[in-house]
Amino acid sequence: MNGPSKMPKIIPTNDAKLVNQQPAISTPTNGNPSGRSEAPWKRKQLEHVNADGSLDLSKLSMRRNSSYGRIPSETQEAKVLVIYTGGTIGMMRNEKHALEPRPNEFVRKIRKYPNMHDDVYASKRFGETKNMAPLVLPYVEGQHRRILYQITEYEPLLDSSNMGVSDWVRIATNIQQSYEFFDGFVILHGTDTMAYTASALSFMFENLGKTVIITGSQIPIFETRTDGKDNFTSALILAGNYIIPEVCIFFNSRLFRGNRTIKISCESLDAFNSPNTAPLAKMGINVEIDFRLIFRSCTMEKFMVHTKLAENVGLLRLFPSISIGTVKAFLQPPMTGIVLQTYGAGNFPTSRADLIDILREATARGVLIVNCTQCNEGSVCELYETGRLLQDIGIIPGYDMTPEAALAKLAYVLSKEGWDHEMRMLMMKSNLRGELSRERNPEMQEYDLIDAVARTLQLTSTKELHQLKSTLFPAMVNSAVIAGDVSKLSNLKGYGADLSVENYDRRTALHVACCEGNFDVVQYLLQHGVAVHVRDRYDHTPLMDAILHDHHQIIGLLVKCGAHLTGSIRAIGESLCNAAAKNLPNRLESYRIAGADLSQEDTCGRTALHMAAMHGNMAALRYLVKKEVEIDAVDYLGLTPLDYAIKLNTTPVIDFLLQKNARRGEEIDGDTKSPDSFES
Ligand code: ASN
Repeated sequence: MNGPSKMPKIIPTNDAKLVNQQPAISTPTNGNPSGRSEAPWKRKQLEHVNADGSLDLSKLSMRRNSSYGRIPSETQEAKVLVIYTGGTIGMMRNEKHALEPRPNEFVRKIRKYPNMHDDVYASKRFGETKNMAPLVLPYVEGQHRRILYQITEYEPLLDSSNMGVSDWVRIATNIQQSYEFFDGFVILHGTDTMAYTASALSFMFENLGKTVIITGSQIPIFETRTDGKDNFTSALILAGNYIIPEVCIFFNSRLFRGNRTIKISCESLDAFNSPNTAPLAKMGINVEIDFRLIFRSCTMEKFMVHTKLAENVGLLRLFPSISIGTVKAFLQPPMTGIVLQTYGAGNFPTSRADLIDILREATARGVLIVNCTQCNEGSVCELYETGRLLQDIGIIPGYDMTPEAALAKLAYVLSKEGWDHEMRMLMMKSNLRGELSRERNPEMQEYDLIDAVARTLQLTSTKELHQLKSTLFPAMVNSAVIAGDVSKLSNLKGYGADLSVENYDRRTALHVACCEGNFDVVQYLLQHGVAVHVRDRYDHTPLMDAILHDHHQIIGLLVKCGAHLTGSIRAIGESLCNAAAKNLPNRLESYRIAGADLSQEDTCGRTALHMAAMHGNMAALRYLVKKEVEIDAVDYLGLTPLDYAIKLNTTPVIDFLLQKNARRGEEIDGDTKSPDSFES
């Protein structure tokens, strides 16, 4: 894998080429996550702030995805990062009435649009800093979260015809750097090459767990008649409220899987379609999401970005009487991968022995050639001898992949260093990101169980059966989770149950499993694509449920799969203080495994160690000292944990902390005994 493996040291605002007209959502004022000024007597240096005042993400640990702004919000909010790359959506007319992108205008203008930005909410939320704060989407009836969005404008703004691999890498890298700070991502992009970008990003993003939506428009957003406003607003609503862990394209009321999409019109507002897969969602009066269609990564890995793509790949479209010279020239080295666009269901002129010989030579040299149809709809299959022949000479069937997806997939597969030729052939035939369908949809297999109930209730129509399934399956899945019965879960899946479904409290089977604490069940659900980032009605992620039930092994597993703590860092500080006040070292350990900084302060600047000292809780105190928290942390009253212990006269705590301080003094003088020795 070629993606950067380390946490980046900078956030997008520090990208020299980015033009930001707003502070990063995750960048609180003065580097102080609470957004207020630092207590003057506070001795501690903010270790996550660089000398130049920028944030060092590698040191933030739990100080991620923090809330920001003057006051914590009472409303549930979602944070969406918008990357504005260019395209018609943001263009304006010049004196000659021609459309052109205008740098640094987009955010300024959007801020003045009452249906794109709620100034009243922004004033309450951010006070006098509101003009520098993120934009706020006005309240949307029926949606549970308020969308706060930050627009990052690229420089230069591009017509999408001018975009290429380096632009995809830039977008992918920016999303990777911001991944834990935002709930979802929207990319504003020109329509001309949108399907190529969507296809490429879908492969570059490995183990994607959050929603990424690319959108644009046929008419600029600032014109009176525009499709841009609806496309942009809908993309924000979907990205902030729903976990659809795919790279999607939103256009003209429909959300498509990006790598299934083609541009079908340069005039109509209905510019995109995905002929071989139904839309993932439709925005009518209501938002209708087809959760069963969503492609879910079933790996147990964290989100990664693969930034290296093979460049010597191309599209070769057959036409009657194509010359041997053209094909020969096209297949010459350094070409390593070709999408061959054939007729109908993958047919090639069998009468052209000259061409067949050249193709055979190329596959023998190791060039990957994928057979895709020139038709927009349908799949390459072995129906005709003219198609079967290509497989015989080592050409890979591309099934129903779009040419854009096949090309992007070739660029991805050919750049995977750990894969040999056989593996690459296999991967090209496999469904990696929902880009192709090979088998019959398993959904329509036997429904014995449902059938039996349906017969008893005399339900016959497809709609009735659908309703029955959506009522029965979630209850059955939950009872299997509570019973810790993985084989029952697997049977239910076989019967067509959707393991990712959310209940009325927006809780999933994974939330329940994380409370119950059965490791195998949690692992099974994760392996079958249930999202780690879903937040329920009470803003709890599955990770938070596992923490509150102290299932350490499960917390570790969730973190391995990319789960992270969310919400305000002061709230985490408060939870740690609570755990210490209740003398719960186990809970403190849960937070630590989840990525919390055990020295995190609460709203009064107190740490868990202050609370443990204040309450005389030796178990929590020992645990915290063993984990090397800041022993001399000073709260907003200027007091250390030892000061509290002295004021409250908690003798064992005083003895322990004094002994610890004395030992530290000895260590400084050359004694290097481990802190564990305090345990005895
Ligand atoms: N030429 C424009 C682009 O692709 C078309 C559009 O955005 N509608 O950037």
